[in-house]
Amino acid sequence: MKYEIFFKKQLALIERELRSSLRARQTRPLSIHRAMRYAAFTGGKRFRPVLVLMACEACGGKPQDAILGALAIELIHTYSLVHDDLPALDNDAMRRGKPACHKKFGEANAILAGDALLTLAFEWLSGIQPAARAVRILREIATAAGVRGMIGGQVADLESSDKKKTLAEHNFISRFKTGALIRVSALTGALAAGATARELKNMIRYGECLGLAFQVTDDILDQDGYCRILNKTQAVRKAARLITKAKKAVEGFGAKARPLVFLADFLMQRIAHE
Ligand code: GRG
Repeated sequence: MKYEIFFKKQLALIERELRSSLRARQTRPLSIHRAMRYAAFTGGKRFRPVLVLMACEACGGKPQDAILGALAIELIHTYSLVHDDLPALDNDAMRRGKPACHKKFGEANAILAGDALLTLAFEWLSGIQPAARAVRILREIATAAGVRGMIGGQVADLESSDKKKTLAEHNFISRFKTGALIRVSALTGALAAGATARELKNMIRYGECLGLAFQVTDDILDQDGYCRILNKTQAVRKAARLITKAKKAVEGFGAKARPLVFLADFLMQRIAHE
């Protein structure tokens, strides 16, 4: 079954909540809200917020328990792509087949829209109840998005962009740059459901394996990153191994983890015809 069909209900909820939350921001100055909405609604897969909701469900929670965390992580992901496309970083004119945010709204507005998306994410997270849960989730997400997570990985990637990286270096960069936000998506869902220590441990393991698998499969699709040092068969094997480990980590959740198994298999399906 296709991803969009399997997660139809969750994707509809994410779209509806994100649209209504960002619509409420139609205050002045209109230009920055327009740039933020443009970046947020240009056809992303919503992989991370779907993962938050599914991790929450696997731990016995309801979508409403995890929706703020899911939306906040999608805002952070969106900001990272807006900034990543800027001339000072990847200098990409297009994102998801459409003009990148800075091409449509100018560089200054794209920088500010990214900043606004990032800070808005934390404003939303502060609304999680009970407050102690909000503080824990805020801390985990701030760490994953920051210098000990996505930003740290991005810097390590930039600093080694001119040299041929070893497999260990690729793993380090991917764990931080891409993996940290995926790992914390699984963790946020579990925390939002009030998971036990054992459930949290298994969900973290799932998120770590899924996060690395995400980067390996992305590189297979783009013929980049891992594919510069691994041949196609080696890269596919690495992805398959990680996906098997991810699925094993959530075995104990039983039928409630079926969507998490589907998410892991979805990554493998993406490269099936490569
Ligand atoms: C703070 C100046 C400044 C820049 C931040 C941190 C950063 C720039 C960039 C790193 C983010 C990045 C590009 C990570 C790569 C992760 C990746 C494979 C993203 C694509 O994710 P998908 O496929 O995207 O989920 P969609 O389009 O589906 O949302």
